[in-house]
Amino acid sequence: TAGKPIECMAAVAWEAEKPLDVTTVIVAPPQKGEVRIKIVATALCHTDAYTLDGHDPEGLFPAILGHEAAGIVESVGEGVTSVKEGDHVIPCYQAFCGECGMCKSNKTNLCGKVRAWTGKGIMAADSKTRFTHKESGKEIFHFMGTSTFAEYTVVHEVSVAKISKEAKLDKVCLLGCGVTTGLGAVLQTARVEKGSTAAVFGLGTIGLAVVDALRDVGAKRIIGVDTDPNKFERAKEWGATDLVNPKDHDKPIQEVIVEMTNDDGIGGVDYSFECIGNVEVMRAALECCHKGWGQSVVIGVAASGKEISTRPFQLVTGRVWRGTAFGGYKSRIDVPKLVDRYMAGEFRVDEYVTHTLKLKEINQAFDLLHAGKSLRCVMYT
Ligand code: NAD
Ligand code: AHE
Ligand code: ZN
Ligand code: ZN
Repeated sequence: TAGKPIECMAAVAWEAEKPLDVTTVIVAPPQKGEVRIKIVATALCHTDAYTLDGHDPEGLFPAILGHEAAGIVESVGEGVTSVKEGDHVIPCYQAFCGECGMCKSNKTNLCGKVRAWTGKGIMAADSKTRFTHKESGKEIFHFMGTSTFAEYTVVHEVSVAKISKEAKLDKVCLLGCGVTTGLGAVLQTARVEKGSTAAVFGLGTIGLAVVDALRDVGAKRIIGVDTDPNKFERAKEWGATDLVNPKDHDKPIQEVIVEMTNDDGIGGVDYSFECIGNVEVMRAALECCHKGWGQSVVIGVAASGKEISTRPFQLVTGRVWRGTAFGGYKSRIDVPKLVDRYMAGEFRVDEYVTHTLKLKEINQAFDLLHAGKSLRCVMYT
């Protein structure tokens, strides 16, 4: 199949707020610096639903969504040296070229090489897409540089992490986004110290992965917050020491948390993590932090047009507000290491897979996520 177009099945998002269309697309051969991947397993992350719901300012239609997957290299384009046919890989929405100013800096994991093109749903070599709808001949945009809701996809070489062939692709696909992001927020972005106190807002996959890492570093208090009490049992199992439902309180949740942590007469947690994408909750997450040093990490992705606010006095008095993308990990370097660490049993991955489906049943996965019934639904091609 190398060098030739491939006809295969993909789930196309024709427009916002409409179910995906499982249909036949033509996937062009990889061009210079590109890799064509046979997707083996792909999961649904809340960000895919957010984009399909029309909340992403960069959202383009028609597009093939999906960014949490694992697969096998089918063929490579000219000049590609880091992977070859048959390699097991995880497509990464955060690229790592190793050469740009950002890749060379140890202060960020963002890469500047292809981001402008991925934001426009096209490939850098010729500013075109590699997907065409068979029936209508319409061109279909890429999404996040990954487009994993398809049997085959084309991505930039700088977005491909080569991983161990021993790893189960239907599990390590979760390291393509959710689990990696939650772990990295704690271990890489905030660098939480042993004995810290923390609050985690939103106990879906991202929030639970945050809890997992907090427990691992020896946080002494892990306060899980969710409006859905069905999320509490797992969070406890993962290591949350306290569980709070904002609906059970008639005062702002930040006040509740400050009171819960008031051993020193000041109150507030050392670290907080927003894993929802709600700007009101982001404010609460900042304001439940300890005066003088508390840090709040924004992980959730908020809808287009939303803005965060707080009294600047919150920052003047020492609280720090920051965010993280992909948990601060440099994708092509760190993802293979995370896969190895997962296989060594260092953190949970399998436990987030609450449902499995076939890719062609993908609309059911969106329903499960919206109903709060699933953590991760893994779909097989
Ligand atoms: P999810 O839907 O599985 O989990 C969200 C949780 O938040 C649910 O348990 C829900 O009940 C809870 N929740 C909703 N509203 C709430 C509220 N007002 N107060 C308390 N809890 C509330 O989603 P997920 O896949 O875990 O993703 C979480 C967020 O992280 C999304 O915004 C997603 O887009 C974002 N995300 C960001 C990155 C990144 O790199 N920054 C990576 C992955 C996901
Ligand atoms: N495109 C949106 C924002 C979406 C967003 O923030 N995405 C996160 C990853 S979410 C994964 O589930 C991210 O990494 N952002 C950094 C980047 O380079 O995209 C917008 O607001 O335009
Ligand atoms: Zn994601
Ligand atoms: Zn780079």
